[in-house]
Amino acid sequence: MKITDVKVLVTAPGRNYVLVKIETDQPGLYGWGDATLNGRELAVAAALRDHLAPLLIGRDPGRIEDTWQFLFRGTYWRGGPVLMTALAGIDLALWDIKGKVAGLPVYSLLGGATRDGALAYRHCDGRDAQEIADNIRAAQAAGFKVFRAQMDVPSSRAFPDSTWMDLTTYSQPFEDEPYLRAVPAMFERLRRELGDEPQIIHDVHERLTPIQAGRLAAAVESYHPFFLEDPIRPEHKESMRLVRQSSRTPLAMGELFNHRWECLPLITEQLIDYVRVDIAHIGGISEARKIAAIAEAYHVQMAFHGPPDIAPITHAANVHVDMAIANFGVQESSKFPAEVEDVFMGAPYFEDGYLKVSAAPGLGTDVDETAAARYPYRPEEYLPTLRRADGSVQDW
Ligand code: KDG
Ligand code: MG
Repeated sequence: MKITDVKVLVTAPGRNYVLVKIETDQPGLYGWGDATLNGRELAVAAALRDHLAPLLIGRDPGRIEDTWQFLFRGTYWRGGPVLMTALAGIDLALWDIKGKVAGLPVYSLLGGATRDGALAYRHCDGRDAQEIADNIRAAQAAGFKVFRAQMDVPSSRAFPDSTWMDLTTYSQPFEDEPYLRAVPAMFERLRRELGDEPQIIHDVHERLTPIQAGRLAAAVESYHPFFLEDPIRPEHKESMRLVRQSSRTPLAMGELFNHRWECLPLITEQLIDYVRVDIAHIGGISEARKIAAIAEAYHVQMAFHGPPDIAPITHAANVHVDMAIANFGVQESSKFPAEVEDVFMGAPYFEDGYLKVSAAPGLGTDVDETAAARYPYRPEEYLPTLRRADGSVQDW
């Protein structure tokens, strides 16, 4: 069997997505992958179209690991979010094809289901603790058991005004001290309102220094968060030792990592409890299962990134891996813009607290290309930049 074409499709049903379709010489046999990198979509699309797609024509789509090694190790320049997202798009499409050839869902190819569904968490963000509590109650009524709580605090906006923004004119404020006071107060209020049962996550988004992160982890410990996510910036992993020593609050990190070596010190020193890598940004399922295997040896669990800025194809890949691995922790779930359903079919579905995928062959997802063409790329979709009160740039 041979790869005959690699198509790259950029579509914006509600927000921008980069999709990869790998076609084969077998009639009707193709695979879909997701290669979306929020705010840098066209860089990935160009890497795929101009550099990687030509290398794939004529190759055997069944040789996934060899293709991965060829593209990662064989081409000298390696790693980084653009290339690892492009590689993920290819890897997902190849796993999709392999499943279709075998007539099996990808979780079956990965060793078979170890659970009935992936425990899911829902974003219950609000402008203040009261709104978050209301959102958590609504999510509980819908069946969720784990919740993420983010809120606006004085001088620190949690939410942009809209998904679409002009970065040349738009930035959000962030001040660390008001934020550090507000988060423990938010947890205190949520526990008072909701009791001990709801499992609550808070995402710091890498905005704190190590000592500030340690202070926050200690301040929220008595409210037993499910985990504190990405408390520090991603570059200097050793800083996590300081955060770890400060408390027994469970810690999660990794959505900005691009491969297993970035996770390694955090796992082997047991500095985190959950690995948050994004399957769309680490080269796909092939890398995810290796990271999960390393983490399993150190009693660290997987909590794959699942925001709405990666396509439902990656969300499906998340759940296929979650279903198969032994050290699954929790799965972030997202509400997608309504238009997404015009374009994507077969996304994971939610049932009583758990995300599930069907037993359809491959990843079980498909794309309506005619519908996708109705949603052209939106150049104005960018993440906001954060700035301090003195006008200086703050880590996102
Ligand atoms: O593109 C950035 C988002 O994916 C990120 O802000 C979402 O941190 C995030 C999360 O945990 O979902
Ligand atoms: Mg996050």
